Amino acid sequence: MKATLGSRNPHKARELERLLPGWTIVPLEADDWPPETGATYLENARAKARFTFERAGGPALGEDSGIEVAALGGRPGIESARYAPEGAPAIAKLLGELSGVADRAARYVCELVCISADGEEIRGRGTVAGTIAREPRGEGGFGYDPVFVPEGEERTFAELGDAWKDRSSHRARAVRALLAALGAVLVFAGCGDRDRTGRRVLDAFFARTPYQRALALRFPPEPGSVSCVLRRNHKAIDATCSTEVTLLKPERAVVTLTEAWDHGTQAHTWFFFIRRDGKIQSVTQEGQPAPR
Ligand code: ITT
Repeated sequence: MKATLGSRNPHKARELERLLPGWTIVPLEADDWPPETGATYLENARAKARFTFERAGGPALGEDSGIEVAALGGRPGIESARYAPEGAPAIAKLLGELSGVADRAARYVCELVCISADGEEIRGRGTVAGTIAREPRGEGGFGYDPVFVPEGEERTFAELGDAWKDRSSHRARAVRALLAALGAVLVFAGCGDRDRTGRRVLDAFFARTPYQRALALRFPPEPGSVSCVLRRNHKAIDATCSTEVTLLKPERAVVTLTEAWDHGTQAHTWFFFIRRDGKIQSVTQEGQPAPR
């Protein structure tokens, strides 16, 4: 899985590659980046993703982030990269502004936008709360990390290092939100493959065993609903049979089959948890006993 990242910041590329195992993150090479004029992180992240999509096609990623300091009214915020040259000068300016200020509350914010191969936009946002230390500490991370102490910790991001950031940073949280929004399709089969992946899961599901092939005669072989007739106690009942597929995690999908009758007041639903290799991991159901 390859995605082009619309960023000139090599630290972001490295963090995102670790946060998205199995992906190759290729930073876009360009010398005519549009200026960052958005009023929000989302607008800026979207502009970077769209610029990248136009140049490289999808999947394209755009990321915008910043640090918001409560005592400074949320500054530098989306201006974090332009507040002062990154690293020691930006930190010195921040500590100078906060000199003698007791309220050290701050948070990092990250907004991620992915544009799929077919132009669909998927987003994820992550924040992490903390405080600004009185002096810089630690060697890891980048930017404001030597002075940012996340809530519940005493060490700075730069002291806590990559492993901590990979679990709990604003970027890690934004990636998790993005993947949740995608139903993990990006990991499962590549950004933009939502429909094709669902289709593939269903094709494999309905082809698998004689029982599943029989289900295919009753339930739609793709997401949707059809009229069907159920037999209950030797009586024919008009019903609706519907199929849904949800992609959960890299390794799991759920096929949901529902029979509804009596104007939808009665229903049986089966949830088939499918592993990536197509095997059914478990079946749970509402209503009647699970199918054998
Ligand atoms: P691109 O716009 O090319 O992606 P950039 O570094 O200019 O690169 P932003 O406009 O999103 O990116 O600015 C984000 C700034 O916020 C970044 O330069 C850092 O100063 C700060 N920042 C964001 N995430 C950070 C992190 O995880 N650790 C330290 N500083 C961070």
